[in-house]
Amino acid sequence: MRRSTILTVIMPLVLVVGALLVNAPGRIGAEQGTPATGAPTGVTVEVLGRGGSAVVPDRELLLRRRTFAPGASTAPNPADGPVVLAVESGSVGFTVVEGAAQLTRAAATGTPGPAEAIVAGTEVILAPGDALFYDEGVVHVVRNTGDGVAVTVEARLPRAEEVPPEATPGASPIAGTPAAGVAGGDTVAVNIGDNFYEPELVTVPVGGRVTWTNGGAEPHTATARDRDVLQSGALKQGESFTETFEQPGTYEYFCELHPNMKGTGVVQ
Ligand SMILES: [Cu+2]
Repeated sequence: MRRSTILTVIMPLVLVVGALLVNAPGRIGAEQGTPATGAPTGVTVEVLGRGGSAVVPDRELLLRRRTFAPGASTAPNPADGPVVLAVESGSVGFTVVEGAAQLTRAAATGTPGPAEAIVAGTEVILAPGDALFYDEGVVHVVRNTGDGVAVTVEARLPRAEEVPPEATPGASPIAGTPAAGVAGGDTVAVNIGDNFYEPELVTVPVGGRVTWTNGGAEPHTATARDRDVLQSGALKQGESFTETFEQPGTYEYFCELHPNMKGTGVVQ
């Protein structure tokens, strides 16, 4: 009995200390109401499909599924493009920290009902079939509010790459290029989110550059197995790192802080 008493005292302490660490300075700290169990590590991302469009050549259309373990939550982070998020299963809490979002509740007919505006500061609970639209820059938190796994499917339109100012005007970054992330110039941008790289695969010519920018709330690295090839060191939110690749090859890299984060660079 004594051991279980100790556990009931210690476990909440562990959770509180964890929450304090997770909400260290530098974060957007408007989400104090959410439980402390929100480690982003419980969120897995699966890219279902992607493609570039000549209509919006600086954007990449991305369809992805996110699976939230029980208790999992994202850190507050700004959307890197417009997003439609639909709940596939489970119970999902969505909080706008900064900005606004539109909610459509599931409709039996398959046609969503009228959109309701969601304003910052209130968590809405979403059920399967419910969907949200929120625009680039909207700071938000997504978390699993149920007992089981929660799954969302999201169509997103993030920036495919930062086209460098010296890029040749008129060069089409999309037409005829086989892989996502091929830039009009020789620099390709990779956005680092909390526990993923976007795009996961980039291709540059020999002598090309890749710039990683941490758009997540957590610190991340971009690190090749051979650290002489690529080692960004820990990038805080908003920080960037650029590497030039002179040798052709395929370089797999990962995050030293979250080894499940993996990306690939092809130099050809
Ligand atoms: Cu990381």
